[in-house]
Amino acid sequence: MTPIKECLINNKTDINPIWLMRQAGRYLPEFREIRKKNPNFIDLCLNEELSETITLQPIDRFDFDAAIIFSDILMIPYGMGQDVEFKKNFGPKLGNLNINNILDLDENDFKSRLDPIYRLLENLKNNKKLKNKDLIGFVGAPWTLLVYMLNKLSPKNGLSKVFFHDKDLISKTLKILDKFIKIHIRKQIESGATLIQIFDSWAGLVNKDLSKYLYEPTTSLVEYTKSLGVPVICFPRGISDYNKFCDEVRPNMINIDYNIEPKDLLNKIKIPIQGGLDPKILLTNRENLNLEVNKYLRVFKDHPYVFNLGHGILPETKIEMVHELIKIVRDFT
Ligand code: 1CP
Repeated sequence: MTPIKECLINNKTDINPIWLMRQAGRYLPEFREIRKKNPNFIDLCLNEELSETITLQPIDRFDFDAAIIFSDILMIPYGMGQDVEFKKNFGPKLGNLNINNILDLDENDFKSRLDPIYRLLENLKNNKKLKNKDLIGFVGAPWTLLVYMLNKLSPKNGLSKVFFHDKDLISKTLKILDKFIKIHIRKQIESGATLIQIFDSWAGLVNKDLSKYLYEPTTSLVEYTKSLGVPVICFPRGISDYNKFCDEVRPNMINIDYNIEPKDLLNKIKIPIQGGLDPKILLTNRENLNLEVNKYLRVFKDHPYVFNLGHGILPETKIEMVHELIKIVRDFT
């Protein structure tokens, strides 16, 4: 059994597997090299040879306990026929959402648009480098995808005023997202994903009707993934009550963000926990890193805990600091 599954399924507390969100990405010089030659990000995600190389880059360098496929949560809106573009130094930019086209969309068209992702998983699943490691597939949660699809830009600077007005469009979009996200989960599992992570990066923007926007749509995906025999990790970034989220949604593991004081969760959350460390700590120094990493390892000493960050690793992170982080985690007793 893989180290992560030992935590997740056997509730082992004496090991701390480690992988990092966005480990296949911009802090790696070898990724930047490939990226420079491939200015179209969507095309890069649809290039299964290069995506395989990028997925394995952090494994070659750091021997993490899991590989997460190189892809993006916005491949789902792309598969549903919405234009998606990544502008340099700007972020994602989506085209207009035509809900009627999406309601008419044939399942097979969606699957064939995303087929390179499934081939990527097929190619990786028997790779010797991933022996005794998990191969993580992922999706964006319905809420976070809804935000990008309706807002059309990153909600970094807030949501456009009209966002909450069209309740009918919101309900229709959430419903159709449930269908296509499930297809994407099933296809990833059939192609070799051994774990699924649901990224709800903008969960913290919801301050009312949490059941409608977060709990219910995510529970539907969690139950579906479990029914396929694969464990599921949720990352509802920025929510104020992780305990309630776990009670409602019941994932196999919860990834916490860095605004949560880890000791406040002990004795409350009964399921395995992942993550938490502020990625900015990796930009400081070794001494501080040691201090902060040990805080998490000590608090979760007797709790099944997978080491990870409280959000994606930052592009300016130095490689030496990642090596140091791994050493601290692996040497901890
Ligand atoms: O070179 C570049 O400019 C591309 C940067 C990049 C990369 C490396 C983007 C654009 N996406 C990715 C890969 C990616 N995205 C992965 C696979 C690699 C890995 O994790 O190792 C994953 C899991 C994601 C997930 C993702 N994409 C999320 C959820 C996690 C999170 O960080 O909150 C989100 C919100 C996105 C959207 C997205 N894609 C890319 C950017 C710059 C963004 C965020 C835009 C924003 O701020 O709103």
